[in-house]
Amino acid sequence: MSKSMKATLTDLCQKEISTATDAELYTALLKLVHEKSQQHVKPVTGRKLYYISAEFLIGKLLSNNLINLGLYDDVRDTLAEAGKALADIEEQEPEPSLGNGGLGRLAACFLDSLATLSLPGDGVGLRYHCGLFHQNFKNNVQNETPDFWLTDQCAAKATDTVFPVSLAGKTYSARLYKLPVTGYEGRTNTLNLFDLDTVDESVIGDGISFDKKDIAKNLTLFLYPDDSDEDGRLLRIYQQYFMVSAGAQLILDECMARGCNLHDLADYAAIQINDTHPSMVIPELIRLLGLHGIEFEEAVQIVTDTCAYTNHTILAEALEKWPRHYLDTVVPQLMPIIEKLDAIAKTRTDNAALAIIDQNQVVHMAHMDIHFSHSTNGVATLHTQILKESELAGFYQMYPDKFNNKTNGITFRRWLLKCNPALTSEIENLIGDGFKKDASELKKLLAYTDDTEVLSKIRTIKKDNKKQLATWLADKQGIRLNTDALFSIQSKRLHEYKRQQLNLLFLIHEYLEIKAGHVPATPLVSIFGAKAAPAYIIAKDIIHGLLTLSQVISEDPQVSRWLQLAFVENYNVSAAEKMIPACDLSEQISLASKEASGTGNMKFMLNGALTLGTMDGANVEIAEAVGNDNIYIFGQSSKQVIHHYAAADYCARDWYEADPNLRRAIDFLTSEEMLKYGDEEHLKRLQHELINKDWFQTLPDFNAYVVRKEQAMKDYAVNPEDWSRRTLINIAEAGFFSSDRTIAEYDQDIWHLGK
Ligand code: KOT
Repeated sequence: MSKSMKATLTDLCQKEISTATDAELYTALLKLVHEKSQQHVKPVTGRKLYYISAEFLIGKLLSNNLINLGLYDDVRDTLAEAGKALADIEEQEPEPSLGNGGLGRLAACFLDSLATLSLPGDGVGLRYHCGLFHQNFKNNVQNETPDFWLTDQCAAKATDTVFPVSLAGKTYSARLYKLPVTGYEGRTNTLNLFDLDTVDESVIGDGISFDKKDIAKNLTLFLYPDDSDEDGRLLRIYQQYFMVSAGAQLILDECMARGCNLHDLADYAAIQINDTHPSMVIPELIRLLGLHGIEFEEAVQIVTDTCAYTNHTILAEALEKWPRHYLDTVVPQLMPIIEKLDAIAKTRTDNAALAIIDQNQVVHMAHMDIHFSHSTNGVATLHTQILKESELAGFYQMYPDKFNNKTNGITFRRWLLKCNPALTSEIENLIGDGFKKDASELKKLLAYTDDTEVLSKIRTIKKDNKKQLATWLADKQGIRLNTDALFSIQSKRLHEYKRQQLNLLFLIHEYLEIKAGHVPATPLVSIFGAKAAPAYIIAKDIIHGLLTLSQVISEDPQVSRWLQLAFVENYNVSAAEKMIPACDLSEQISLASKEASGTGNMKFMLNGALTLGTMDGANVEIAEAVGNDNIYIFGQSSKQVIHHYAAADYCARDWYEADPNLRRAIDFLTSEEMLKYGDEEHLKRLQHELINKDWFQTLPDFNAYVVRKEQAMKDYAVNPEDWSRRTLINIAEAGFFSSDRTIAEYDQDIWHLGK
């Protein structure tokens, strides 16, 4: 242990470490991180990436920064010597939840990998005053409260840089805040976040409501406010344009400062458009280049060469299209440009389905991206294939060379080194530490699949992680978990296509089987973490169903010996870091074709869970990597699903009526037992939805799901050593899913960044 760390921290606190408070130590560590990270700032030569995204779900940063700067062990040990715990100091840090889920977390992983690979790549986004709402449960119902996360100590520091942005004819000032992003033994890049000085948190009323019309006060108050009414949708356009206009001005300024004459912008900048939320950057850049004297046609070419677009979903309701009068109101300066782009697109094709402005005067943001950027990518092999063959087939025929796949990845620094230190050090003992920079080295673990000592160690680590999760949940929510049970976890946003309701039906089935005297092969602890969008009624009904069932079970000792259902309140990045290392069975049960990739699936795999999943998104690639013996696959294929959608021949009621087990589970939703703790309106609506609509075809996959899950439970109970062996194979094959690999591919195929 270095003396100098002790001296450094003492200096920074201006007192003995042992007498400093956790708050003082937190401040000291922030300073330390800031100073060290500045030493890794490097000048940019050649092309620099700007990753524009409405979301960066960065999570807490302190420990990750310490890991990436190589200070973690020293700091932890120095603190411990003075009787302080780094974990307690971490509690001082507010959690930045500046994203909804996968798309935002991916952006955060990408920033980590860019910096780790020493590539020049900055993020551009918004400094929301409140991140994703805080979730709490009352009467088995989700409630939302604002998540004020900004403090004076926030690492995103205000700068003097301000850009004018015109919204609905009025000019606002976008102030730049800079958050350093340091890679693992890499460089320091920047996350640039824009905000308006006049935003006023006191306008927030009951819960998370506020006056959506007062733009000066509310523009950046919330991450994606509720878009269920017109004002909400308009506010989203205000936010998006504010972000891209300020971002585009920043990009041009930085490039000019490096000597770019704007005709050669594409040699200085690569812009990645993270789904369609930042799509207005295309017409905005054309507009700004025009102000700099560049002719329209040339500006279009420059922007096309600079920009690339990533698609993250095929769900129709998530594909942004705006009635043109919205854009006429908020960004009148862009409409003439969008019209011209639309006219160019119409000269290239007479397929009306590919228009930017359709016959109903609706503006299709993704269409603008595809016509006027040089690359369109999906986020997993299957997703890209579906884009090419169905969703965007017309575009693919028109621009085959623009389409490419970039299978998502996750940063191993956060999702292994940080969240699972015990497993990390065991891996290091076995294969050295090369895997931290080159994840493909994890394959060296395959040499140990028959080493019973190693397998037993892996089992002990998992058991310890389960105990830690149990302790945390006991403190937080007063739940006692049986750590001898198999831990199955489904944690992700609550959405019908992700099918938490399928898991719910399984748990009801299991409950009823136990009541009937058929106990399972192993006790099961089923854990959920999920937030439902505040206006998404059925999603909230599913949460209600799960929470109610959880109470039914916990009040029944006969059942709860065998089955427990725990719902983690306010699931976020920090909760994920505790849950994922403790998981035995990873639930990835979306309706095939609907989950573009998934990234939770990769995190669980890396931490030694086996996947129970459909052939959807990146599950397909996980199955390919580990082989069928080391994963539990079930359910309809994406081809079958796409076929049923096209034929519109799916009838939920037929399935309900044909299968007594399924009917029994669905009927139970409104049973006396459930109504004892649950709300009739919620439960009836959920039941009705399942029998009469079931948009995401839960019912046809029910039996296959029950069979596969019961098989997994049996395997876990009967042969723990073989389970650990398969666990190790999953870890060993997880290297492909490092975001370092993903970023290297983006760089090689799309960005061609300088150093
Ligand atoms: C949300 C609104 C509009 C368009 C896209 C989205 C979106 C997609 N939000 N999150 N996603 C997820 O992105 C992840 C990262 O690529 C994927 O792994 C996941 O499957 C998407 O659902």
